[in-house]
Amino acid sequence: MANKIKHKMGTTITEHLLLCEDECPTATGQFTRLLSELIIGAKLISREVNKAGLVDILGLTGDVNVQGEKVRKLDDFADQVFIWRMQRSGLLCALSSEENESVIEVPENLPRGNYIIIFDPLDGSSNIDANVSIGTIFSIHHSLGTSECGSIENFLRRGSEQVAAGYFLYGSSTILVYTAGQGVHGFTLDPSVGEFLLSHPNIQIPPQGKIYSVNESYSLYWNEQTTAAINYFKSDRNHLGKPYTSRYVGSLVADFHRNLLYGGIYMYPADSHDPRLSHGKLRLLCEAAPMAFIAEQGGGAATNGAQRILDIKAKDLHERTPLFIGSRADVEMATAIMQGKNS
Ligand code: AHM
Ligand code: MG
Repeated sequence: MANKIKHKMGTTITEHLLLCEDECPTATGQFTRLLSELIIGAKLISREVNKAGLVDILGLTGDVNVQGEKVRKLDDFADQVFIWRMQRSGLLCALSSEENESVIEVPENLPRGNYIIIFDPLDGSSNIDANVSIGTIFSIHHSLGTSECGSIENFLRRGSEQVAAGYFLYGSSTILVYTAGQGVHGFTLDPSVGEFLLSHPNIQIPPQGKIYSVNESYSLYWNEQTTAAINYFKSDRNHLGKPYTSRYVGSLVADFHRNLLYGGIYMYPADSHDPRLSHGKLRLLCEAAPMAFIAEQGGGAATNGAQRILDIKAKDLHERTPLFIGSRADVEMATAIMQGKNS
């Protein structure tokens, strides 16, 4: 399907979605509307992010979220914007946010739809106050049924069941990258017209990269296999015959986006020291699974060091997972080393 659609640079996101609908007989227009709602939310967040420093939106709210992390004002703003828009869209059955402990229901008096969405409203938010790139990640599924709307089972799904996934990157420009299973497409917000324009059609991650991204300061707490996998990229035994370049922003969206375009591997392994990180830090449903869907659609791969991320069935709304994601050959090599099959 990806090859049938003609992607013209500069096409607006709305034109692109309508074109995709024409090519896909089962498309009902509901997905186009859902993405349009997400885009309005992202534009509002982008506007606030760009004002940060000028208005009182930096810093902490004084609250602590379900993950035990301090909530920043922009985190809170982004969460509220998406919840408000999504609940009123008439397209969702229920939703879930990284910032909220339980499933968020659509109030009885509002219309419901057939989708569920899981999102991280502002990923990498510890970077906000220093003007470093941050992002919003979303994962969309069909609801299991209307009676299942608010049930936890509706959300404890395999990544392979996703209908669509994507992210907004609030960086030097604001970018939307999404997949609905027909390739990966990137759009850049043109602030002069207020539209996302197609800038990166059919993104394909290079099969093998030159960049590795990991928070190396935790190396003391990695197990032997993790150390061996990461040492491979730092050695001259790899395809380059010299060490990969290290790049780590500390914002998953920014690190992933760079590697998607340039090739490479992002790793957030398990930590044997901190019990909270014994399964890694990143959340399976709102971070790893959507990024894995994008990576695979772009020709890349994603594993937890043993298993394909998209095959993992979540057991908990806020379940964490180790993540190895990026260029296919790099992820396969890291996974093989983690499994003791290569070193
Ligand atoms: P967040 O969703 O609370 O912002 O946490 C996730 C972020 C990722 O964006 C990033 O890759 C990672 O945490 C960085 O963690 P660390 O500072 O441990 O390297
Ligand atoms: Mg996050």
